[in-house]
Amino acid sequence: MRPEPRLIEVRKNVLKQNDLVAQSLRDRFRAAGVFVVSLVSSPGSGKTAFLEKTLTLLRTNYRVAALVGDLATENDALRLARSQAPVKQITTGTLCHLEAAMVQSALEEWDLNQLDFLFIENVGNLVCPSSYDLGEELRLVLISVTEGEDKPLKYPTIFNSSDVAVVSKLDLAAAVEFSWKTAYDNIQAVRPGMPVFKLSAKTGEGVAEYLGFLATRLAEWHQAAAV
Ligand SMILES: Nc1nc2c(ncn2[C@@H]2O[C@H](COP(=O)(O)OP(=O)(O)O)[C@@H](O)[C@H]2O)c(=O)[nH]1
Ligand SMILES: [Mg+2]
Repeated sequence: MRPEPRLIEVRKNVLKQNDLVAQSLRDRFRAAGVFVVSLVSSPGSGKTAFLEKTLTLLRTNYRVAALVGDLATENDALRLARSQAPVKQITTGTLCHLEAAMVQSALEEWDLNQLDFLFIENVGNLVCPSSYDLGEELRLVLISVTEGEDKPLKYPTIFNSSDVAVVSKLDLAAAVEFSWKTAYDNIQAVRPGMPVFKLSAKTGEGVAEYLGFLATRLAEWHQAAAV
């Protein structure tokens, strides 16, 4: 029998190694009682704007922090730090996604017991991040109205591996003739039953509903852990 091509074997091993680190992170997050949400989207969808809004609003009731991944620059960490929450930038160099080991080393000096929510903004990409577990409890995929309603159909894997979808930049919907129904139906076609929120990080429209969802998920998670 012919062996599998070597490239595939190497990739499988990298993924396997990532899964092991991700599982140990997940155990650590659960033991510390910190609910971890990762954010994935294409570049420019509005992850950082959305996360800054999230951190600023959640901070009044919860202890929140964020990690943010980009190939280069500390720009997003500086933007997120305006929320006054603890923030750390991870720069990946040439890599198109975050890996669990990067999250692990970024958290080395953090006391996770001091947190209720940890958000992880992944590198902007609708392909690579889907295969890399980061130990998160909830994966949130963001699309903006300006990207077109067909993206869930074109990039099904990232939607399939996510738990909740957010459609952002709602304030621009009319300018680009965005159809909520088409976008919603496309998301449901790929991932039936996935909760979907529409909002604008700029005007704040729709943000309360999504924050309510996060608060409910956190409470349910604590209840399940207590049983
Ligand atoms: N009009 C509008 N612009 C937004 C919104 N969210 C983000 N943006 C803009 O979209 C661009 C990309 O946002 P950014 O947060 O950097 O996206 P990221 O690359 O996914 O982190 C920036 O110019 C933001 O000001 C929104 O809800 N409405
Ligand atoms: Mg960003």
